[in-house]
Amino acid sequence: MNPSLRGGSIFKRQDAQQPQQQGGTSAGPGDRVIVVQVSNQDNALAFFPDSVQAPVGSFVQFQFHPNNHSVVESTFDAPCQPINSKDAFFSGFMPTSVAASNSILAFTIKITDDRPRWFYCSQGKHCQKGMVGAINAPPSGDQTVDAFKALAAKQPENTTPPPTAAAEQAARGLAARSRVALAGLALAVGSVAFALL
Ligand SMILES: [Cu+2]
Repeated sequence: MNPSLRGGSIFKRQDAQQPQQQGGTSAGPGDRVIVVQVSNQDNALAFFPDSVQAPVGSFVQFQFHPNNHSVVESTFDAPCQPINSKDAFFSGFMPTSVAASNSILAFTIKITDDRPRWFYCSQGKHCQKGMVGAINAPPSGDQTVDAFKALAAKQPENTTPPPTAAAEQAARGLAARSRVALAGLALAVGSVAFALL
């Protein structure tokens, strides 16, 4: 029997489809985009969900709700301080007063390896109040997202990186700010993501 005719082959072929821009840094049709909401309609100081698993080659897109939050990469050990790394992601502050009916500010990063990435909001004391999260965190052990959150609550300071950090990172193609439609997200990402605001 031809192996390609066995059950599941159709899905495997779809999974194997390559993005239109191979090796590029823009999300396109067929790319996997994992959405993290930054706060919510109730102004909760949290990310939803606060822990995601994002495979290599996928994108994580942060969508910003009012009033003014940021996403800053940190280490596990220092939850409310920016990580010292050229590959670090930092959205800059994303002020938005009203949740637009059909579009939302977004910050999208490309996942290029499967190491855990830790992040927080650098506004006020949001980090200490639980506005932290993780990408590819271990589900158990010492370094879970819950352990990270508990450590964040004890931090004396919450630090915002210099604005230049976001620009440098965008210039390197690792991340970008955009405005995306809430409905039909996949199409919107393909057409407008990585257009700098
Ligand atoms: Cu915040």
